[in-house]
Amino acid sequence: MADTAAKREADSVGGDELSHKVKKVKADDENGGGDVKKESEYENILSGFKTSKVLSDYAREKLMFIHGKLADQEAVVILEKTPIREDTLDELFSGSRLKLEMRNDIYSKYRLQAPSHLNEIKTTVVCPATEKHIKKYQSQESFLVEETGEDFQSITLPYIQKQSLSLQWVYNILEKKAEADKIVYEDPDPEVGFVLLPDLKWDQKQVDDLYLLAIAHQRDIGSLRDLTSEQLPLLQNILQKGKEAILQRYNLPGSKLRVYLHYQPSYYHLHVHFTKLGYDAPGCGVERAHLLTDVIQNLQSDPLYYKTRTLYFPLRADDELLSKFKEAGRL
Ligand code: G7M
Repeated sequence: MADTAAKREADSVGGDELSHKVKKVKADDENGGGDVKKESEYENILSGFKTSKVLSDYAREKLMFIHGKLADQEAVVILEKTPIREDTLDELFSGSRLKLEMRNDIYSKYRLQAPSHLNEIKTTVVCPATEKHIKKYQSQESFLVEETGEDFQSITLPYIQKQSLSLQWVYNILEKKAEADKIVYEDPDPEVGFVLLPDLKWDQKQVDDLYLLAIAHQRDIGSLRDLTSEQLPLLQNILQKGKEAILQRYNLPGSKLRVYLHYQPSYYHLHVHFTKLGYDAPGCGVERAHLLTDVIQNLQSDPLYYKTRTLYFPLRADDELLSKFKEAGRL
């Protein structure tokens, strides 16, 4: 269930639209304030949200995607219960109310009513949401596509040039217009530099599900397919300095990290995912994730590896790119 398409796509929200987390952040949060936090702490922008449809519901993951209207604009809201944290257990046990539901021999079952700050729901809002966003959060069957270098040129490239999601949120980060207070590390070099910051999906409350993104300053690299040996210095820099920054900030060595690129990505601007090994991050499966170390080695042995290789990736049943592959007789 956790691996269904909509959940995998939970990693891909935003665009040039309002896209922010409405969550209560502890006052001593080391990442400090920022406009999003101030705004969200004092007003409930969701009080007028009108639900149209539950797009996907993952009871086990305690995760729900909802389509609705927010002040007459189309919106998607993603609700996800936050994990129980070891460092809050004492407070959870001492500060909660327990309601007995049943007792039988040595077994008893309760409803524990935790203090509200230990019982939060991570809430992500995409507004205005495009038709593409709404579709992508709807549970859908997936199909594995086989894309040759020629398929990329004739089918995928024309499609993504017309259809891909806006990169405004990426440029906002690079230009420090958004999330500037969250930056963990930056190498400002225009050729090999990048910004490392928490992914939208990570609430930064525990390193168990650590998820950071390294976003390249260079703006003309769309995806894996654009990489040649020319970009090796950039990729090696991201790998080395990204790992160093994570060791310094989170005390997590490179041997505990999964560092990879998505193909297809949702956003066609070069970025690298850093997640904690052992955390089953959405989109980290073999059909979508390409380890950065492998990418580097492949480019070292063949500078045009990603121009010529056949690449495989999943597409959802309602994805227009899938229709393009079908129309071309490639599926
Ligand atoms: O699939 P792809 O490789 O394109 O992954 C894009 C990543 O960007 C996902 O892991 C998203 O969670 C993340 N992401 C998307 N948006 C819109 C934002 C954002 O506004 N801020 C941050 N920090 N991460 C984002």
